[in-house]
Amino acid sequence: MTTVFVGLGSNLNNPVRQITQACDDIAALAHVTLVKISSLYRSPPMGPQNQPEYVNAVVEIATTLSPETLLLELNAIENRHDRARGAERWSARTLDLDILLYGDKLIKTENLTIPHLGLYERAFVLYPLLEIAPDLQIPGHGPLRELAHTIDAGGLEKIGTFSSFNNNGF
Ligand code: ROI
Repeated sequence: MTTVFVGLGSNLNNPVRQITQACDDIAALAHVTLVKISSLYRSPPMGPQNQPEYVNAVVEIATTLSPETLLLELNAIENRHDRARGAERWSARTLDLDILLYGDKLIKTENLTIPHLGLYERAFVLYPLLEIAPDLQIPGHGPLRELAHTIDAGGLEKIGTFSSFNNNGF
């Protein structure tokens, strides 16, 4: 079993529902156990500003799937959420699922960069992760907590816990 953190983001078609449903979808994957879910956060769009605000969260899972297989499973969930691909870079999306960390592995292939680069620059990734894993060490980098000092929380706002939005009780 490997501990993996996955970032979730949505700014279309009822983002809160997209995120809570995606948590259920991840929990339902074979060979995956959902361990923790951060609060849901509202965050201003990074990149083009002519798009709605995002809802973001981070989950911790334990899995025996390889990084590549997990990525395929997460892409399949994105597709089931009507994720349009090939659209303009950094445009609005119904659901984005990113593998942030995969155990203590450093991976750089065509499809995967782990640790995810967003960890070093994106408040909507860093702070939800910090909420569920405050003592985390980022492989090849150092304590997550120290990164938090370098990244402004700018506009990120906790809007509620997963269970406050979801009545089927994780
Ligand atoms: N901005 C925010 N706030 N949250 C996201 O998940 C997000 N995802 C993206 C881009 C367009 C970079 N901006 C985002 O892919």
